[in-house]
Amino acid sequence: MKTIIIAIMTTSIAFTACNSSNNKSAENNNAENNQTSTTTPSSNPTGEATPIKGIVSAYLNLKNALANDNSQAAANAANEFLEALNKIDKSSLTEGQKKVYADVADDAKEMAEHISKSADKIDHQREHFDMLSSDMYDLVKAFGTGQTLYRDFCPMYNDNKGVYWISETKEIKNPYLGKQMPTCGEVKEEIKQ
Ligand SMILES: [Cu+2]
Repeated sequence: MKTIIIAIMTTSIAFTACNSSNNKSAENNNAENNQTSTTTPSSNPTGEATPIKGIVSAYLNLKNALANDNSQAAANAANEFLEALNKIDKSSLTEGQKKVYADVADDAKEMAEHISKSADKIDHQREHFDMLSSDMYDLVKAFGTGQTLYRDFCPMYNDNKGVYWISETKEIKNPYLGKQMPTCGEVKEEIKQ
């Protein structure tokens, strides 16, 4: 009788263990799917001050203004962004950087101009911020960041098409949904300086 009870107990323990290991592997799979990748822009291995430092800082001010639903501050930061963009010394750039700059600078300028002129229309600013964020991503990948940055993703914005942005904090502060849903989103990539 004892043997039977022990056998039953062993079986149920085996079952429990099996279930929990199944759960674990499902969790592991999820964790792998959501894994954050880490990259170091190859063009700036020394970590010297990046020529786009001012642009990055203006972009982050803009991002934080939108996260705070502050349309006027976003417009001001967009002007700051335009000034920083104009100040770039193109002669100091490598051939590769020149190419990326030529590809995205005009578009980034156009987006920042729209944002700077839309101080009373935060929805419109956020539409342009979507495209500006994609330009920013190309720029930090080619120029280095001068600091660790994060590429974040919000799956809900734009009729659930989703949208990216660049942040200086690991903590999510959503610039597209603002105070309505401040923590919606996740870190998709860590970009080392
Ligand atoms: Cu516009």
